[in-house]
Amino acid sequence: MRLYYSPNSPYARKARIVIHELGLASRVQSVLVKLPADAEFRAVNPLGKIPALVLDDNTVIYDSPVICEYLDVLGRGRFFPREGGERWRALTLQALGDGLADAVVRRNQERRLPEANRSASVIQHQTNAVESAFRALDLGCASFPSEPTIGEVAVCCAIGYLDLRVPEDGWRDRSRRLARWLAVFSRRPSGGATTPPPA
Ligand SMILES: N[C@@H](CCC(=O)N[C@@H](CS)C(=O)NCC(=O)O)C(=O)O
Repeated sequence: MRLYYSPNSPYARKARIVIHELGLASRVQSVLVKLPADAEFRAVNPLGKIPALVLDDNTVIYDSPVICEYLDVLGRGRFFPREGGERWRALTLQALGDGLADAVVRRNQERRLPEANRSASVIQHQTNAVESAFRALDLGCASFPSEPTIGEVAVCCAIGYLDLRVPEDGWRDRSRRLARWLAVFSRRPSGGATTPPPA
């Protein structure tokens, strides 16, 4: 199968971590995509977004939550608890991590616009989401399980993306428990192997 990705994408990194953790690397060919999507990639994912996974029978799977669950079933993993409260906790934490990444991406897009076209209210709106997501994660991380689910993976990828794009953010001073959790999580070989290259 083929994974369409870019090394900086927090969403593609989720899939790359799951692949690494479950020992699926030999079954997945990585295809680097340059954004914005061209017609060839839009024929794979009409939304033009990465990641996308193409199976050996040419079935296409996106977006990252669906790809990661597919890989988890394939590799008999435990990133997606199959039922009960633990499943909804993991999926909701994944939504928080992905939503944090969405807010960081959207804020960066706005910040990169020429000053005359930039909207202070869009930047503030996304900053509010980033800050309240960090507060919730700093409170919640004390009860993160030691064996990570897709929720913890998504949080690691979102924060890794913030570190890449806004290294001066200083969130570690405001969210000390979360910083300690991420430092431990990042020691996993899958975290090191998928860290985005310096900007
Ligand atoms: N919800 C999607 C988000 C994917 C996404 O936004 N990917 C970005 C790259 S980090 C992208 O492909 N952007 C291109 C675009 O929006 O045109 C997922 O979880 O896979």
